[in-house]
Amino acid sequence: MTGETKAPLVGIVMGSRSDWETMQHAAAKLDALGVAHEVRVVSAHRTPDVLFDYATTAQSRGLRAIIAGAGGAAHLPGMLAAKTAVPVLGVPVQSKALNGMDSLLSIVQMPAGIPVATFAIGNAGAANAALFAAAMLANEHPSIADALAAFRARQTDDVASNDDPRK
Ligand code: RP5
Repeated sequence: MTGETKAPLVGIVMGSRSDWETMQHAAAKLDALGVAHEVRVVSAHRTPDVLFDYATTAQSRGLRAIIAGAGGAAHLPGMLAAKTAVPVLGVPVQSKALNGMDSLLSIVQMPAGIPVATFAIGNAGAANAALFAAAMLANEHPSIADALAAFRARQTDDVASNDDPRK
């Protein structure tokens, strides 16, 4: 089952199709946990009207978290957060010029008043944003809570059963 088959609880958005290489790691985690989600390209500077529409309809469409990935002058997460009360989880995409430091600082340094929860640069950030969104949803969705607990138990077992790095 993929997350697209039920009404989405999480929106994954990104500034460009080129961000998918990173953001696919968020989608994969949500798929694995059975969290219904949608995926869209929404650019703050190339399609600003689409961004406003996405943000202003997010809550009424049932979205409970938005994972937003962008690179460079990465204003997508902050602009979304400015236009919706749905929590925004920002993923700094690793840029070519500055290795994602530009993305990270653009997303994390929000002035007080409009928060964006900011994750690590790149694939780890995308995966952790999805895990965080699942944790936010877990209180109200027992099946997500169970999937998250099972994922963490498997992860622990994997480390414990492969604890000799020479093998
Ligand atoms: C940002 O510019 C996107 O989030 C992307 O990370 C970056 C480069 O976009 P492309 O030139 O690859 O479309 O808006």
